[in-house]
Amino acid sequence: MTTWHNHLPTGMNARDFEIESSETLPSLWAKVWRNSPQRNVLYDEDSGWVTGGDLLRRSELAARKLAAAGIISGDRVVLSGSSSTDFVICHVAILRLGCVVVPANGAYREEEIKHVIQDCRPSAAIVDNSAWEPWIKNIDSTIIVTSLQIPLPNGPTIPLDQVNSGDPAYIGYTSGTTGRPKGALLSHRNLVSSVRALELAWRWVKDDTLILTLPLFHMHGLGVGIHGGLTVGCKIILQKNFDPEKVIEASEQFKASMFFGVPTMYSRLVESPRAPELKRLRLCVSGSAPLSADLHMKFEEITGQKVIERYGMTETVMLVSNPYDLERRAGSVGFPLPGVEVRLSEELSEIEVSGPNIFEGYWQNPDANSEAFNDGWFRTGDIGQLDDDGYLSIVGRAKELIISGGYNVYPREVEDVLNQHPDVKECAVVGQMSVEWGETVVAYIVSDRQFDDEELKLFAGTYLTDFKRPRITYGVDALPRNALGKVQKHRLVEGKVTD
Ligand code: MCA
Ligand code: AMP
Repeated sequence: MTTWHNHLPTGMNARDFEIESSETLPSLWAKVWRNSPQRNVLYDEDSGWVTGGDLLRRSELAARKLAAAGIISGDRVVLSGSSSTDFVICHVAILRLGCVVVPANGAYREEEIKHVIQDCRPSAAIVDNSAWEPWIKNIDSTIIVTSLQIPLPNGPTIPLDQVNSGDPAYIGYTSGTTGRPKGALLSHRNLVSSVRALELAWRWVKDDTLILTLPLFHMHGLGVGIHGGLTVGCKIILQKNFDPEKVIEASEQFKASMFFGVPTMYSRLVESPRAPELKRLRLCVSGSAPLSADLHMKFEEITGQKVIERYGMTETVMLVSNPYDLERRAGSVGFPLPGVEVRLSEELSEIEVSGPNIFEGYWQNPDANSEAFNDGWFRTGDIGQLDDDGYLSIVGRAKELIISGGYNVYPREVEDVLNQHPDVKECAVVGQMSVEWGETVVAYIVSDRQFDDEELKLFAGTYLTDFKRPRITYGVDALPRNALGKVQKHRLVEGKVTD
């Protein structure tokens, strides 16, 4: 499906724009900052503005500290913290040193972070959660610092920005169909090509100001918001937590032009009496979960903004987007982005994709890699439908996945935890429709006694990050199974076993 020319500005020829580049993220950024060292780039409430010159200098100092501690090019470095300019400086430093950044959710419980560490074997972990220190400490020889200021001794000058575009840059943990997340490894080439496509498709320029309240430990906040913003050289306003009023205030205070969010954020924004003020933005983008056509239209009625819905994955960065100039169709994710090719598999209509943005493979996981590709095309696990105009809609999932508020929850991971409860005989975890969250995690339990919602939520919370905990527990006599004994989750609806 080659409809990506629909993203081009009128009069522009596809040959006029390079999606593929031999550049790396830090080399592109360093160029931008050297050209305009005085220009404000990043803002957070605690630290104020950071300029291009500050970013160059402070990322170099941080990289030198890491190098002096023995970290070398190619090493993995885990990075976790709330959104701040310090977080971004650490991220830039890791990449400038040629290391691979492994972002991690700061709310991970012991088993979750231990799994990441044991799987990717990082040389260092820079985290702002000191509770993690004892959990990480005894694994290999990982150096752990519990402050984004990197409290390590200064180091001598070292060469920076030496990596090549094919070198690894990022490992994002995702897709735990087997119960445990896998590390998706992306190169600079993958990350740069996606950012280039977005720059073109969304007319993203240095005069833009982006309000970014998404967490920076996922592809949406980091790979789209931060990488895109730093590459085009626009201003980025970071906010630690999503608060509709603060977003609206920032749109006024900073004369902002762009906002990126997940559907839950849009559903909260429309509830604000000040939502009409968002009309001053140039562009609102939604992704990570389906944006209902209702919400799309309600947001437009209130704010005048026609949201661009787009579709992406950790493994692929961004794949498909509604067009900037043509119709932004509610309920559809649009056309393949420049450089991306999309096809639907014959049997299932599973969306399969190829392009320079597609990841290099799962970290040290040959079995997962052979399953993930079909003849060189990456299998997304999402079911698609194309309309006559070439717009793609996501109509289902071939993979077991719940998306709650833009966070992915793998039922198997939650079931493995619930099965550890002595009174749970059997369980099935599914997503239940929710206006606010898209889907809510709920558990169906077979037990000799009754559970209230709080009990299993609390139990699961000992092992799992907050958003993975089941919000509702339903007791059932038995789980519905097919002749082969496989649980038929589609028959578990609103607390009942249906026919
Ligand atoms: C918070 N809670 C959640 C979620 N977030 N529960 C279920 N699902 C969630 N997503 C819990 C809290 O722990 C708390 O639990 C309760 O819900 C209420 O919290 P609240 O303060 O209302 O939530 P919040 O802190 O305001 O967070 C809502 C949020 C957040 C801002 C929508 O979930 C968020 O930032 N989501 C974005 C995730 C994201 O960036 N995904 C991108 C993945 P309790 O009441 O028990 O204390 S990358 C990706 O998907 C690909 C690449 C792509 O296409 O983008
Ligand atoms: P992740 O593994 O966190 O990268 O999540 C990727 C998954 O999020 C995709 O495979 C889709 O199932 C889902 N996703 C992302 N964007 C959208 C969207 N706009 N509409 C529906 N699902 C989406």
